[in-house]
Amino acid sequence: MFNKILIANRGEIALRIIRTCREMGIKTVAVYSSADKESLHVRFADEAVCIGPPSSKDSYLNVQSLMAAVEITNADAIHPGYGFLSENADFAEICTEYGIKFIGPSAAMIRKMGDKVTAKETMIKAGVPVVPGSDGLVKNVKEGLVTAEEVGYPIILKATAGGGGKGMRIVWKPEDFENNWNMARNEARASFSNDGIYMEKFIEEPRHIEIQIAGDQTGKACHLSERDCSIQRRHQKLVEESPSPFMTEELRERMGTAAIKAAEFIKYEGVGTVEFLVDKYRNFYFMEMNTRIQVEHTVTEEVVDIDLIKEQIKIAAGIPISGKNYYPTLHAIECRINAENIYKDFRPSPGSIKSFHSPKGHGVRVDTHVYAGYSIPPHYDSMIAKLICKAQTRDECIAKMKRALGEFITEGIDTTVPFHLKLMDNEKFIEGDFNTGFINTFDFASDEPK
Ligand code: MV4
Repeated sequence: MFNKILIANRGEIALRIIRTCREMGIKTVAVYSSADKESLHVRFADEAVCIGPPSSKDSYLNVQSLMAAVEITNADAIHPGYGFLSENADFAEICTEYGIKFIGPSAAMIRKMGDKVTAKETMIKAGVPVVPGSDGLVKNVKEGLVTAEEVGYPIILKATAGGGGKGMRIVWKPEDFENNWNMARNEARASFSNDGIYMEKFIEEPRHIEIQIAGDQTGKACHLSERDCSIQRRHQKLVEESPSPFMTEELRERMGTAAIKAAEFIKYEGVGTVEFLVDKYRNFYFMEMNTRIQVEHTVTEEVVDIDLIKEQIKIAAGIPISGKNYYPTLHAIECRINAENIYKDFRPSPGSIKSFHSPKGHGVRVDTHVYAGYSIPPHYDSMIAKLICKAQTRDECIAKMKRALGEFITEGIDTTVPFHLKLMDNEKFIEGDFNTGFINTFDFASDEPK
Protein backbone atom coordinates (compact mmCIF):
# COMPACT_ATOMS: atom_id res chain seq x y z
CA MET A 1 0.00 0.00 0.00
CA PHE A 2 1.06 3.60 -0.56
CA ASN A 3 2.85 5.46 2.19
CA LYS A 4 1.97 9.02 1.14
CA ILE A 5 -0.44 10.37 -1.47
CA LEU A 6 -0.20 13.86 -2.96
CA ILE A 7 -3.60 15.27 -3.89
CA ALA A 8 -3.35 17.35 -7.05
CA ASN A 9 -6.66 19.12 -6.50
CA ARG A 10 -8.60 21.48 -4.24
CA GLY A 11 -12.07 21.98 -2.75
CA GLU A 12 -14.44 19.27 -1.63
CA ILE A 13 -12.77 16.48 -3.63
CA ALA A 14 -9.37 17.16 -2.04
CA LEU A 15 -11.03 16.85 1.40
CA ARG A 16 -12.91 13.75 0.29
CA ILE A 17 -9.62 12.06 -0.69
CA ILE A 18 -7.85 13.15 2.51
CA ARG A 19 -10.65 11.59 4.60
CA THR A 20 -10.29 8.17 2.98
CA CYS A 21 -6.48 8.29 3.15
CA ARG A 22 -6.69 9.05 6.87
CA GLU A 23 -8.98 6.04 7.39
CA MET A 24 -6.58 3.85 5.41
CA GLY A 25 -3.52 5.03 7.36
CA ILE A 26 -2.01 6.74 4.32
CA LYS A 27 -0.27 10.11 4.80
CA THR A 28 -1.44 13.02 2.65
CA VAL A 29 0.10 16.02 0.97
CA ALA A 30 -2.14 18.92 -0.02
CA VAL A 31 -1.04 21.36 -2.68
CA TYR A 32 -2.58 24.79 -2.88
CA SER A 33 -2.53 28.06 -4.76
CA SER A 34 -2.00 31.29 -2.84
CA ALA A 35 -5.79 31.89 -3.15
CA ASP A 36 -6.48 28.66 -1.23
CA LYS A 37 -4.23 29.21 1.78
CA GLU A 38 -7.26 29.19 4.12
CA SER A 39 -8.87 26.11 2.54
CA LEU A 40 -9.76 23.10 4.66
CA HIS A 41 -7.78 20.69 2.48
CA VAL A 42 -4.66 22.60 3.49
CA ARG A 43 -5.54 22.25 7.18
CA PHE A 44 -6.60 18.60 7.13
CA ALA A 45 -3.70 17.17 5.12
CA ASP A 46 -0.57 15.98 6.95
CA GLU A 47 1.56 18.34 4.87
CA ALA A 48 0.79 21.21 2.52
CA VAL A 49 2.85 22.80 -0.23
CA CYS A 50 2.07 26.07 -2.00
CA ILE A 51 2.43 25.47 -5.73
CA GLY A 52 1.78 28.89 -7.18
CA PRO A 53 -0.42 31.94 -7.70
CA PRO A 54 -4.26 31.80 -7.96
CA SER A 55 -4.71 31.06 -11.64
CA SER A 56 -5.20 27.32 -12.28
CA LYS A 57 -2.70 27.39 -15.11
CA ASP A 58 0.04 28.50 -12.71
CA SER A 59 -0.93 26.23 -9.81
CA TYR A 60 -3.22 23.17 -10.03
CA LEU A 61 -2.31 22.68 -13.70
CA ASN A 62 1.39 23.46 -13.19
CA VAL A 63 3.08 20.08 -13.68
CA GLN A 64 6.56 21.40 -12.81
CA SER A 65 5.38 22.72 -9.43
CA LEU A 66 3.43 19.54 -8.69
CA MET A 67 6.45 17.36 -9.43
CA ALA A 68 8.62 19.57 -7.23
CA ALA A 69 6.06 19.09 -4.42
CA VAL A 70 6.21 15.32 -4.96
CA GLU A 71 9.98 15.40 -4.67
CA ILE A 72 10.24 17.49 -1.52
CA THR A 73 7.52 15.52 0.30
CA ASN A 74 8.57 12.07 -0.95
CA ALA A 75 5.00 11.12 -1.93
CA ASP A 76 4.69 7.79 -3.75
CA ALA A 77 1.35 8.36 -5.50
CA ILE A 78 -0.75 11.22 -6.91
CA HIS A 79 -4.53 11.41 -6.74
CA PRO A 80 -5.74 13.83 -9.43
CA GLY A 81 -9.41 14.10 -8.29
CA TYR A 82 -11.70 15.40 -11.04
CA GLY A 83 -11.13 18.25 -13.50
CA PHE A 84 -7.62 19.82 -13.60
CA LEU A 85 -5.12 17.10 -14.63
CA SER A 86 -7.36 14.09 -13.98
CA GLU A 87 -7.75 13.20 -17.68
CA ASN A 88 -4.46 14.59 -18.92
CA ALA A 89 -2.57 11.70 -20.52
CA ASP A 90 0.72 13.63 -20.65
CA PHE A 91 0.54 14.19 -16.90
CA ALA A 92 -0.17 10.50 -16.22
CA GLU A 93 2.85 9.68 -18.39
CA ILE A 94 5.10 12.14 -16.53
CA CYS A 95 4.04 10.58 -13.20
CA THR A 96 5.05 7.16 -14.50
CA GLU A 97 8.41 8.53 -15.69
CA TYR A 98 8.99 9.93 -12.20
CA GLY A 99 8.18 6.52 -10.68
CA ILE A 100 5.05 7.96 -9.01
CA LYS A 101 1.79 6.01 -9.21
CA PHE A 102 -0.91 8.05 -10.96
CA ILE A 103 -4.16 6.90 -9.30
CA GLY A 104 -6.16 6.20 -12.43
CA PRO A 105 -5.76 4.37 -15.72
CA SER A 106 -2.63 4.45 -17.91
CA ALA A 107 -1.76 7.38 -20.17
CA ALA A 108 -2.56 5.19 -23.20
CA MET A 109 -6.03 4.42 -21.82
CA ILE A 110 -6.77 8.11 -21.10
CA ARG A 111 -5.67 8.96 -24.66
CA LYS A 112 -7.77 6.22 -26.22
CA MET A 113 -10.98 7.26 -24.41
CA GLY A 114 -10.22 10.98 -24.75
CA ASP A 115 -10.38 10.74 -28.53
CA LYS A 116 -14.11 10.17 -29.10
CA VAL A 117 -13.77 8.55 -32.55
CA THR A 118 -11.17 6.09 -31.25
CA ALA A 119 -13.32 5.41 -28.16
CA LYS A 120 -16.36 4.74 -30.34
CA GLU A 121 -14.44 2.44 -32.72
CA THR A 122 -13.12 0.55 -29.68
CA MET A 123 -16.65 0.12 -28.31
CA ILE A 124 -17.90 -1.21 -31.66
CA LYS A 125 -15.10 -3.83 -31.52
CA ALA A 126 -16.08 -4.66 -27.92
CA GLY A 127 -19.69 -5.23 -28.99
CA VAL A 128 -21.12 -2.26 -27.06
CA PRO A 129 -24.05 -0.48 -28.79
CA VAL A 130 -23.19 2.93 -30.28
CA VAL A 131 -25.30 5.57 -32.06
CA PRO A 132 -25.42 4.93 -35.84
CA GLY A 133 -23.34 7.47 -37.74
CA SER A 134 -20.21 8.12 -39.77
CA ASP A 135 -17.49 5.54 -40.03
CA GLY A 136 -14.86 7.57 -38.13
CA LEU A 137 -14.11 11.18 -39.04
CA VAL A 138 -16.06 13.02 -41.74
CA LYS A 139 -13.61 14.35 -44.37
CA ASN A 140 -15.55 17.20 -45.96
CA VAL A 141 -18.98 18.73 -46.64
CA LYS A 142 -19.57 16.55 -49.72
CA GLU A 143 -18.91 13.31 -47.83
CA GLY A 144 -20.85 14.62 -44.83
CA LEU A 145 -23.96 15.31 -46.91
CA VAL A 146 -23.90 11.77 -48.32
CA THR A 147 -23.45 10.21 -44.85
CA ALA A 148 -26.22 12.39 -43.41
CA GLU A 149 -28.66 11.11 -46.06
CA GLU A 150 -27.72 7.53 -45.17
CA VAL A 151 -28.03 8.11 -41.42
CA GLY A 152 -31.18 10.22 -41.78
CA TYR A 153 -31.86 13.71 -40.37
CA PRO A 154 -31.66 15.06 -37.72
CA ILE A 155 -27.95 14.37 -37.26
CA ILE A 156 -25.42 15.72 -34.77
CA LEU A 157 -21.85 16.78 -35.55
CA LYS A 158 -19.36 16.19 -32.73
CA ALA A 159 -15.69 17.04 -32.21
CA THR A 160 -13.50 13.97 -31.75
CA ALA A 161 -11.45 15.90 -29.17
CA GLY A 162 -14.64 17.18 -27.52
CA GLY A 163 -16.93 15.93 -24.85
CA GLY A 164 -19.17 17.99 -22.69
CA GLY A 165 -20.87 19.69 -25.61
CA LYS A 166 -18.17 21.90 -27.19
CA GLY A 167 -18.00 21.78 -30.98
CA MET A 168 -21.40 20.04 -31.14
CA ARG A 169 -23.99 21.02 -33.78
CA ILE A 170 -27.41 19.56 -34.56
CA VAL A 171 -28.46 19.58 -38.23
CA TRP A 172 -32.15 19.19 -39.10
CA LYS A 173 -32.05 19.43 -42.91
CA PRO A 174 -29.47 19.25 -45.75
CA GLU A 175 -29.67 23.02 -46.49
CA ASP A 176 -28.28 23.70 -43.00
CA PHE A 177 -25.44 21.20 -43.21
CA GLU A 178 -22.59 23.34 -44.55
CA ASN A 179 -23.13 26.21 -42.11
CA ASN A 180 -23.20 23.88 -39.10
CA TRP A 181 -20.23 21.97 -40.40
CA ASN A 182 -18.17 25.17 -40.56
CA MET A 183 -19.26 26.23 -37.08
CA ALA A 184 -18.48 22.84 -35.55
CA ARG A 185 -15.04 22.77 -37.22
CA ASN A 186 -14.12 26.30 -36.15
CA GLU A 187 -15.27 25.75 -32.57
CA ALA A 188 -13.38 22.45 -32.36
CA ARG A 189 -10.23 23.99 -33.79
CA ALA A 190 -10.39 26.95 -31.40
CA SER A 191 -11.20 24.83 -28.32
CA PHE A 192 -9.06 21.72 -28.85
CA SER A 193 -6.60 22.55 -31.67
CA ASN A 194 -8.13 19.51 -33.36
CA ASP A 195 -10.90 20.02 -35.92
CA GLY A 196 -11.74 16.34 -36.45
CA ILE A 197 -15.54 15.96 -36.67
CA TYR A 198 -17.73 12.84 -36.68
CA MET A 199 -21.45 12.38 -37.21
CA GLU A 200 -24.24 10.59 -35.38
CA LYS A 201 -27.98 10.22 -35.69
CA PHE A 202 -29.43 12.81 -33.28
CA ILE A 203 -31.32 11.02 -30.51
CA GLU A 204 -34.20 13.28 -29.46
CA GLU A 205 -34.93 13.87 -25.77
CA PRO A 206 -32.54 11.20 -24.47
CA ARG A 207 -31.82 10.43 -20.87
CA HIS A 208 -28.20 10.59 -19.70
CA ILE A 209 -27.64 7.45 -17.68
CA GLU A 210 -24.13 6.39 -16.72
CA ILE A 211 -22.79 3.16 -15.28
CA GLN A 212 -20.08 3.28 -12.60
CA ILE A 213 -17.50 0.57 -13.17
CA ALA A 214 -14.28 -0.61 -11.53
CA GLY A 215 -11.56 -2.65 -13.21
CA ASP A 216 -8.44 -4.11 -11.60
CA GLN A 217 -4.91 -4.87 -12.75
CA THR A 218 -5.86 -8.48 -13.62
CA GLY A 219 -8.31 -7.21 -16.27
CA LYS A 220 -11.44 -8.10 -14.29
CA ALA A 221 -14.25 -5.49 -14.07
CA CYS A 222 -17.53 -5.06 -12.22
CA HIS A 223 -20.32 -2.48 -12.28
CA LEU A 224 -21.86 -0.51 -9.43
CA SER A 225 -25.18 0.31 -11.13
CA GLU A 226 -26.30 3.57 -12.66
CA ARG A 227 -26.68 7.29 -12.05
CA ASP A 228 -29.25 9.39 -13.87
CA CYS A 229 -27.64 12.71 -14.81
CA SER A 230 -30.33 14.04 -17.13
CA ILE A 231 -30.87 17.26 -15.14
CA GLN A 232 -28.20 19.42 -16.77
CA ARG A 233 -27.87 23.01 -17.89
CA ARG A 234 -25.45 23.85 -20.70
CA HIS A 235 -23.75 20.49 -20.15
CA GLN A 236 -23.28 21.20 -16.44
CA LYS A 237 -24.93 18.64 -14.20
CA LEU A 238 -27.14 20.08 -11.49
CA VAL A 239 -28.73 16.98 -9.94
CA GLU A 240 -27.83 13.28 -10.10
CA GLU A 241 -29.61 10.28 -8.67
CA SER A 242 -29.45 6.54 -8.27
CA PRO A 243 -31.34 4.41 -9.12
CA SER A 244 -32.61 6.16 -12.25
CA PRO A 245 -36.40 6.56 -12.13
CA PHE A 246 -36.36 5.21 -15.72
CA MET A 247 -34.43 2.06 -14.81
CA THR A 248 -35.81 -1.48 -14.85
CA GLU A 249 -33.99 -4.56 -13.57
CA GLU A 250 -33.81 -5.81 -17.13
CA LEU A 251 -32.31 -2.55 -18.49
CA ARG A 252 -29.81 -2.40 -15.61
CA GLU A 253 -28.67 -5.90 -16.43
CA ARG A 254 -28.22 -5.04 -20.12
CA MET A 255 -26.44 -1.73 -19.46
CA GLY A 256 -24.32 -3.16 -16.64
CA THR A 257 -23.23 -6.07 -18.81
CA ALA A 258 -22.37 -3.69 -21.69
CA ALA A 259 -20.32 -1.46 -19.36
CA ILE A 260 -18.36 -4.45 -18.01
CA LYS A 261 -17.79 -5.66 -21.56
CA ALA A 262 -16.40 -2.21 -22.44
CA ALA A 263 -14.11 -2.13 -19.39
CA GLU A 264 -12.81 -5.68 -19.78
CA PHE A 265 -12.24 -5.28 -23.54
CA ILE A 266 -9.85 -2.38 -22.92
CA LYS A 267 -8.47 -3.94 -19.68
CA TYR A 268 -9.52 -0.83 -17.79
CA GLU A 269 -7.65 -0.21 -14.53
CA GLY A 270 -9.31 2.02 -11.99
CA VAL A 271 -12.79 3.34 -11.34
CA GLY A 272 -14.52 4.83 -14.34
CA THR A 273 -17.85 5.68 -15.85
CA VAL A 274 -19.45 4.54 -19.07
CA GLU A 275 -21.92 7.21 -20.21
CA PHE A 276 -24.94 6.18 -22.25
CA LEU A 277 -27.76 7.96 -24.03
CA VAL A 278 -31.04 6.13 -23.43
CA ASP A 279 -34.01 6.74 -25.72
CA LYS A 280 -37.70 6.46 -24.83
CA TYR A 281 -37.79 2.83 -26.01
CA ARG A 282 -34.98 2.01 -23.59
CA ASN A 283 -32.44 1.55 -26.36
CA PHE A 284 -29.06 2.63 -25.01
CA TYR A 285 -25.98 3.87 -26.82
CA PHE A 286 -22.39 4.40 -25.67
CA MET A 287 -21.62 8.11 -25.50
CA GLU A 288 -18.29 8.59 -23.68
CA MET A 289 -16.11 6.97 -21.06
CA ASN A 290 -14.84 9.03 -18.14
CA THR A 291 -11.51 7.81 -16.84
CA ARG A 292 -11.65 9.74 -13.56
CA ILE A 293 -13.59 9.82 -10.29
CA GLN A 294 -16.61 12.04 -10.93
CA VAL A 295 -18.31 14.70 -8.83
CA GLU A 296 -21.43 12.50 -8.53
CA HIS A 297 -19.60 9.35 -7.33
CA THR A 298 -21.12 10.08 -3.90
CA VAL A 299 -24.61 9.09 -5.12
CA THR A 300 -23.33 5.61 -5.90
CA GLU A 301 -21.47 5.44 -2.59
CA GLU A 302 -24.72 6.07 -0.73
CA VAL A 303 -26.84 3.47 -2.54
CA VAL A 304 -24.34 0.61 -2.76
CA ASP A 305 -22.46 1.47 0.47
CA ILE A 306 -18.96 1.47 -1.03
CA ASP A 307 -16.15 4.03 -0.57
CA LEU A 308 -15.17 4.61 -4.21
CA ILE A 309 -12.00 6.54 -3.33
CA LYS A 310 -10.86 3.58 -1.23
CA GLU A 311 -11.58 1.26 -4.19
CA GLN A 312 -9.56 3.56 -6.44
CA ILE A 313 -6.57 3.52 -4.10
CA LYS A 314 -6.76 -0.26 -3.60
CA ILE A 315 -6.90 -0.91 -7.35
CA ALA A 316 -3.94 1.45 -7.92
CA ALA A 317 -2.00 -0.50 -5.27
CA GLY A 318 -2.64 -3.74 -7.18
CA ILE A 319 -5.35 -5.25 -4.97
CA PRO A 320 -7.91 -7.19 -7.06
CA ILE A 321 -11.64 -6.37 -6.94
CA SER A 322 -14.09 -8.90 -5.53
CA GLY A 323 -15.64 -9.36 -8.96
CA LYS A 324 -19.27 -9.08 -7.92
CA ASN A 325 -21.55 -6.28 -9.09
CA TYR A 326 -23.25 -3.82 -6.73
CA TYR A 327 -26.95 -2.95 -6.75
CA PRO A 328 -28.80 -0.07 -5.11
CA THR A 329 -30.45 -0.89 -1.79
CA LEU A 330 -31.64 2.71 -1.21
CA HIS A 331 -32.50 5.81 -3.23
CA ALA A 332 -30.08 8.75 -3.30
CA ILE A 333 -30.25 12.22 -4.87
CA GLU A 334 -27.44 14.75 -5.04
CA CYS A 335 -27.97 18.49 -5.47
CA ARG A 336 -24.92 20.48 -6.48
CA ILE A 337 -24.85 23.69 -4.46
CA ASN A 338 -23.08 26.32 -6.52
CA ALA A 339 -22.26 29.90 -5.59
CA GLU A 340 -24.32 31.26 -8.47
CA ASN A 341 -27.32 33.53 -8.99
CA ILE A 342 -30.03 31.46 -10.69
CA TYR A 343 -32.03 34.63 -11.49
CA LYS A 344 -29.07 36.09 -13.38
CA ASP A 345 -28.27 33.26 -15.77
CA PHE A 346 -26.38 31.28 -13.09
CA ARG A 347 -23.78 34.05 -12.86
CA PRO A 348 -21.01 33.10 -10.37
CA SER A 349 -21.33 34.74 -6.95
CA PRO A 350 -17.90 34.48 -5.31
CA GLY A 351 -17.04 36.31 -2.09
CA SER A 352 -17.10 36.01 1.65
CA ILE A 353 -19.53 33.61 3.35
CA LYS A 354 -20.76 35.51 6.40
CA SER A 355 -22.66 32.66 8.02
CA PHE A 356 -22.86 29.03 7.03
CA HIS A 357 -24.95 26.16 8.29
CA SER A 358 -25.26 22.90 6.41
CA PRO A 359 -28.19 20.50 6.82
CA LYS A 360 -27.75 17.47 9.04
CA GLY A 361 -29.80 14.56 10.33
CA HIS A 362 -30.62 11.03 9.24
CA GLY A 363 -29.83 10.23 5.60
CA VAL A 364 -28.19 13.59 4.93
CA ARG A 365 -24.61 13.94 3.70
CA VAL A 366 -22.90 17.22 2.84
CA ASP A 367 -19.49 17.17 1.16
CA THR A 368 -18.04 20.65 1.32
CA HIS A 369 -14.83 22.55 1.88
CA VAL A 370 -16.48 25.82 2.92
CA TYR A 371 -17.30 27.28 6.34
CA ALA A 372 -18.46 30.55 7.90
CA GLY A 373 -15.85 33.22 7.23
CA TYR A 374 -14.48 31.40 4.17
CA SER A 375 -14.08 33.50 1.05
CA ILE A 376 -14.89 31.79 -2.26
CA PRO A 377 -12.12 32.68 -4.68
CA PRO A 378 -13.27 33.77 -8.16
CA HIS A 379 -10.61 31.68 -9.93
CA TYR A 380 -12.16 28.20 -9.80
CA ASP A 381 -15.47 26.49 -10.36
CA SER A 382 -18.41 27.63 -8.32
CA MET A 383 -19.51 24.39 -6.64
CA ILE A 384 -19.34 24.96 -2.88
CA ALA A 385 -21.11 21.84 -1.59
CA LYS A 386 -22.79 18.60 -2.57
CA LEU A 387 -25.95 17.77 -0.68
CA ILE A 388 -26.74 14.06 -0.89
CA CYS A 389 -29.88 12.58 0.66
CA LYS A 390 -30.74 8.93 0.89
CA ALA A 391 -33.95 7.15 1.85
CA GLN A 392 -35.83 3.91 1.28
CA THR A 393 -37.88 5.27 -1.62
CA ARG A 394 -37.56 8.06 -4.19
CA ASP A 395 -40.54 9.93 -2.73
CA GLU A 396 -39.03 9.84 0.76
CA CYS A 397 -35.71 10.93 -0.69
CA ILE A 398 -37.32 13.98 -2.34
CA ALA A 399 -39.10 14.83 0.95
CA LYS A 400 -35.81 14.58 2.81
CA MET A 401 -34.06 16.72 0.20
CA LYS A 402 -36.69 19.46 0.58
CA ARG A 403 -36.26 19.36 4.34
CA ALA A 404 -32.45 19.48 4.04
CA LEU A 405 -32.40 22.28 1.44
CA GLY A 406 -34.57 24.30 3.82
CA GLU A 407 -31.87 24.05 6.51
CA PHE A 408 -29.11 25.53 4.34
CA ILE A 409 -27.82 28.91 5.50
CA THR A 410 -25.24 30.67 3.30
CA GLU A 411 -25.28 34.38 4.04
CA GLY A 412 -23.18 36.70 1.90
CA ILE A 413 -23.39 34.80 -1.40
CA ASP A 414 -26.06 33.56 -3.81
CA THR A 415 -26.48 29.82 -4.25
CA THR A 416 -28.42 27.35 -6.35
CA VAL A 417 -30.48 26.22 -3.31
CA PRO A 418 -33.65 28.03 -4.58
CA PHE A 419 -33.35 26.19 -7.91
CA HIS A 420 -33.24 22.82 -6.14
CA LEU A 421 -36.17 23.69 -3.87
CA LYS A 422 -38.25 24.52 -6.93
CA LEU A 423 -37.12 21.34 -8.71
CA MET A 424 -38.16 19.16 -5.76
CA ASP A 425 -41.70 20.59 -6.17
CA ASN A 426 -41.85 20.07 -9.94
CA GLU A 427 -44.49 17.59 -11.04
CA LYS A 428 -42.45 16.12 -13.91
CA PHE A 429 -39.43 15.71 -11.66
CA ILE A 430 -41.54 14.08 -8.95
CA GLU A 431 -42.99 11.68 -11.55
CA GLY A 432 -39.46 10.88 -12.80
CA ASP A 433 -40.60 12.04 -16.23
CA PHE A 434 -37.59 14.00 -17.46
CA ASN A 435 -34.77 13.88 -19.99
CA THR A 436 -31.81 16.04 -20.99
CA GLY A 437 -34.21 18.64 -22.41
CA PHE A 438 -35.98 19.10 -19.07
CA ILE A 439 -34.14 22.24 -17.97
CA ASN A 440 -35.28 24.16 -21.08
CA THR A 441 -38.93 23.59 -20.15
CA PHE A 442 -38.50 24.27 -16.43
CA ASP A 443 -39.50 27.71 -15.19
CA PHE A 444 -37.42 28.12 -12.05
CA ALA A 445 -36.73 31.87 -12.05
CA SER A 446 -40.17 33.44 -12.63
CA ASP A 447 -40.83 34.28 -8.98
CA GLU A 448 -37.50 35.89 -8.11
CA PRO A 449 -37.70 37.08 -4.50
CA LYS A 450 -37.18 40.81 -3.97
C1 MV4 B 1 -25.95 13.34 -28.32
C2 MV4 B 1 -27.29 13.76 -28.14
C3 MV4 B 1 -28.24 13.24 -29.00
N1 MV4 B 1 -27.88 12.36 -29.96
N2 MV4 B 1 -25.66 12.48 -29.29
C4 MV4 B 1 -24.02 16.27 -25.04
C5 MV4 B 1 -22.64 16.30 -24.51
C6 MV4 B 1 -21.89 15.19 -25.11
N3 MV4 B 1 -21.32 14.39 -24.08
C7 MV4 B 1 -22.88 14.44 -25.94
N4 MV4 B 1 -24.15 15.11 -25.84
C8 MV4 B 1 -25.24 14.69 -26.55
N5 MV4 B 1 -24.99 13.79 -27.54
C9 MV4 B 1 -26.61 12.01 -30.09
N6 MV4 B 1 -26.28 11.15 -31.07
C10 MV4 B 1 -27.58 14.67 -27.14
C11 MV4 B 1 -26.55 15.15 -26.34
C12 MV4 B 1 -26.94 16.10 -25.35
C13 MV4 B 1 -26.86 15.80 -23.99
C14 MV4 B 1 -26.37 14.58 -23.54
C15 MV4 B 1 -26.31 14.28 -22.20
C16 MV4 B 1 -26.75 15.21 -21.28
C17 MV4 B 1 -27.22 16.43 -21.69
C18 MV4 B 1 -27.28 16.75 -23.04
C19 MV4 B 1 -27.78 17.98 -23.45
C20 MV4 B 1 -27.85 18.27 -24.78
C21 MV4 B 1 -27.43 17.34 -25.72
